[in-house]
Amino acid sequence: MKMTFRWFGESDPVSLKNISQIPLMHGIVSACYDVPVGKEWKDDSINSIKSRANADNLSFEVVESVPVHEDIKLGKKSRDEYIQVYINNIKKLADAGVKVICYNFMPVFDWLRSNLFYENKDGSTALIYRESEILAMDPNKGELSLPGWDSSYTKEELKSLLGEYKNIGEEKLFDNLAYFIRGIIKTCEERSVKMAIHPDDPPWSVFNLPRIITNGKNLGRFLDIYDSEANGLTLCTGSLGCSPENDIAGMIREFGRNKKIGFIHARNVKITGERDFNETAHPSSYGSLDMREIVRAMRDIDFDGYIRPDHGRMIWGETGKPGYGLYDRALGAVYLQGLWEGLS
Ligand code: DNO
Repeated sequence: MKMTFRWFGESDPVSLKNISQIPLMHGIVSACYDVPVGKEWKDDSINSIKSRANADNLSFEVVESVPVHEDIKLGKKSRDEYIQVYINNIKKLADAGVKVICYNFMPVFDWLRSNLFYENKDGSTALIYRESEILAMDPNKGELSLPGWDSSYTKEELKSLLGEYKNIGEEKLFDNLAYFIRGIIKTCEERSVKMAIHPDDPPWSVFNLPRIITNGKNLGRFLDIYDSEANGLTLCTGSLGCSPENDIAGMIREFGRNKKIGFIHARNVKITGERDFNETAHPSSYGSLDMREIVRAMRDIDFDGYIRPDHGRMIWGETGKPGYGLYDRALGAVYLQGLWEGLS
């Protein structure tokens, strides 16, 4: 297991030095966040992330994310051009020593939360999801508060994009995903890069958009598109874990045994109602997930891929990007290492 930490680049208030001081930290997870979706990344920018990380004794072997252009998800004619750009980016990243690329195939939006600053009794703040509050937002009017989502669309663009998805159901989206995978996978095999799809978060349809990477059955179906270690998963415990029917440890055993898990996002969530959940501190007793059982499953499959603590709460007065402060994620990283060592 190689412990990593997400770093958002120069603008990230969390410094590489801070990250390197977390015990047992192997490397960072980063990306060229300033390049618009569908454009080529610059070698210089990639190499500068790498050399900055290396200077602080951290590796840069995992990218999160290389985003997938909407035309690919929509299956438009122009998708072939965007797939070519994607291939070029894979090659550049492989040349810089990147081993795993995390991406997702969620239409329009990435992860969704209703409140980024929910105040816990102890004064810490966390991200939470209340389905009724999300559904009360109207994306056509721009009434959204969505971290991690590319909000560079104008209201009109968003409206028209949502319109284009009216004809795309789950099956069509799945076909478009298969087309994308078949387009890029040979390059990944040749360059020893593992693609690691991130599950949909939350793992159900929101705003009537199809979502397909949601449960064990669908993960299996996805992997069957092309059977290769290059075509794998980012097993995100929190994204999948807010659906009570998802058995996370079971998924790790099932898919990890065949080396189909390149990357793990580890965090806990507390299911507070039907389709409602709070993000919590990492330890098992704070949420609905049995983190020890999850790490035990990783042990059972001799997980040798990358893992990162996922979202943390904001604690000790820290401010910054919700979910991505230093302190609580650092506690999470060390907690996970403790479980790992304890289960050895
Ligand atoms: C949220 C993240 C996601 C993830 C993408 C991967 O914190 O886990 O935004 O980076 O879905 O493409």
